[in-house]
Amino acid sequence: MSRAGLFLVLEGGEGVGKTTHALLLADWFASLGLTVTRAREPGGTRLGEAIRHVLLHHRDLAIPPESELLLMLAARAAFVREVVRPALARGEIMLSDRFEYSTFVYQGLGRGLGLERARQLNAFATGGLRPDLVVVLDLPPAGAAARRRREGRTDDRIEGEGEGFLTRIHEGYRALAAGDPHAVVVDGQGTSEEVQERIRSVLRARFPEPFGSTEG
Ligand code: T5A
Repeated sequence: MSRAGLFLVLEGGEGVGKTTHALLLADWFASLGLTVTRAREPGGTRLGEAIRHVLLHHRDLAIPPESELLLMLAARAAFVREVVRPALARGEIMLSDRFEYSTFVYQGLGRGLGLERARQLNAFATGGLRPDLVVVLDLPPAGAAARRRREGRTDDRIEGEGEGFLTRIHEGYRALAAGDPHAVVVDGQGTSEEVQERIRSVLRARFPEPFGSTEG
């Protein structure tokens, strides 16, 4: 690897397959002899998991949009300091299920707090650390909801926001990624194998070292 560590993030709306593909990618990296640290946001630290519980599972709690944004960032500050920077300093692949794009899209655009404000506050929380690549899995909200329903999953506090909100999220991701050279949109439709191969092709093309000459 040309730099110490590689910071990769999987993003996208509810149920688009981020967790599924994080697991498949982690297996692939391990099979290539690469060390990977995998985590999800909000979470990844004790503080982050506690904040996650408050944010997603206390449906009885009134959480104003501003509080929601600041709680996401409080979790992120600990995540960057305790997990991301150390993994990168060890030269590992840091693979995160969600990161700053989630805040830009859900709080900045979805909750209407503004993209610029979300970016500025996020930069304070991260100390300016950005991913090397954000892979946005693109799947219309109806398709993702159908997948989740098939598994009998119930909505958490944010997932229960309704169709209009989820559509804003979907469109927000596409718009944000379109103007960002460090982001790529990958079609999330098709089988897990098909989608995983699309992601691996992107990684091989973007990072010839360490993925370029690999197959499978
Ligand atoms: N949030 C988070 C913010 O608002 N701001 C922030 O700053 C941050 C960091 C986190 C919530 O917090 C919000 C966003 C979220 O609302 P979460 O549970 O971590 O919540 O995120 P979710 O997106 O809700 O996670 P899910 O587990 O629901 O979705 P995934 O990980 O995208 O999808 P996955 O892999 O679990 O797949 C969903 C189902 O589809 C199947 C899987 O087996 C699974 O059943 N599946 C497929 N089925 C058919 N074909 C395929 N290709 C499939 N791929 C997966």
